[in-house]
Amino acid sequence: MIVDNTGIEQILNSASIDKELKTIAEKILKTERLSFEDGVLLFEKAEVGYLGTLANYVRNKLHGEKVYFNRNFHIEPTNVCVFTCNFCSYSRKYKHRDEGWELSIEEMLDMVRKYENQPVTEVHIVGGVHPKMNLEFFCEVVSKIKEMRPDLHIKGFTAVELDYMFRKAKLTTKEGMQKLKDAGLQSLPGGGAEIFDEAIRQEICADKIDGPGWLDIHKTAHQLGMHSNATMLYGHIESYWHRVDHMEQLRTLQDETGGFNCFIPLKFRNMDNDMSHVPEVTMVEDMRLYAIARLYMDNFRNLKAYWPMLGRESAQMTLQFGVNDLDGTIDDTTKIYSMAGSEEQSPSMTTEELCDLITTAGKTPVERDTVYNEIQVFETTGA
Ligand code: V47
Ligand code: SF4
Repeated sequence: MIVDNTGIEQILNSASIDKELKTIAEKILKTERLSFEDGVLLFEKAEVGYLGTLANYVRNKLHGEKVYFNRNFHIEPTNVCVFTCNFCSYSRKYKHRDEGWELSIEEMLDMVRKYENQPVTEVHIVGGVHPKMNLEFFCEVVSKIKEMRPDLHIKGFTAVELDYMFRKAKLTTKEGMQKLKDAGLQSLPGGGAEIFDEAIRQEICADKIDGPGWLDIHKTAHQLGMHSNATMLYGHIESYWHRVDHMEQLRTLQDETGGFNCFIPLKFRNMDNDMSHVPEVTMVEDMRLYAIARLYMDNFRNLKAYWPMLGRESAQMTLQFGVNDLDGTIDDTTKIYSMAGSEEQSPSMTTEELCDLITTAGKTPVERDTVYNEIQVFETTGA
């Protein structure tokens, strides 16, 4: 595919653009990998217009004008959690479990039944880490969902949940993962990654799995032939260096296994949590971050914006900054972001609304399955 590179040529010919930024633009034009220092430099110096031009170029080279979405629904088994992440507005301690929820297997199956005649292709299972919901319980959940809807792809459990389940069951990661895979689990969502740097983790989520542990769980899943996603919680107390370090560790594992489907930057929201004093970053900073992720993560084909957390308008804007995938479609009543202050208090959009959002940004909506096979290309009605 021939992709218009006039924007990059203008950058290279501009008298007002910094020499180092021009060198990075040249690397992008030649499809050369950016170094760690390039990543930090982009965060420190690059303005939003420059980043949008480069990120759009890379995005268009990979995907043309296509923007993917997936018809999925969430099951959140519980918000009771043994951990104490300071940014979390959603969890409740076990002793206060009467303020939260704990779904039985039957209640979860009822949720699946609700989608019986709907063309959903994926169920995303994610929640708090409940001390009484163990590996055996979740193997039963997964196998019963699979029995009821063999066509549904089951994406479930963050590395945080898995680490706890496997340790309690006294199994190695490989043994525990194999059990869930045998029950019907097909891929892992990307949650729990936050920022890998240990000093930052000590400040924001000291008691859960550390960075190497998170990476090891995903590596094991990849080695067993499963795919997974990767996230980064940004815009709190981390520095630019920490962001690049996080992306570098993911890029290295992706070189090794190729098992990540997509990268999902998650914007820190500050309502009703122990980090409410930390201001949220601006929309310009959001766009800069998405663009830098697109440029730095050269072995991740897909960059996803999760609109229930970013807000619809910002999510739409990310499509000009490297994003090729929007998540959160049908009847998505997930609570993790609405409880943390996202403007999307009821984060649900119909497929038609989502397609409109994509077409009004001048892009083409494409329904995909979990592993990015195309299901249906929707007519573009105009920009
Ligand atoms: O790990 C928690 C984040 C994640 C807040 O893989 C917060 O397809 C912002 O990972 N502000 C869980 N973020 C959700 C998640 C996810 C979502 C959508 C799709 C996929 C996927 C994965 O939510 C947590 C944490 O990083 N989170 N609290 C907050 N206050
Ligand atoms: Fe528990 Fe996840 Fe909330 Fe941390 S972010 S307290 S692990 S539910």
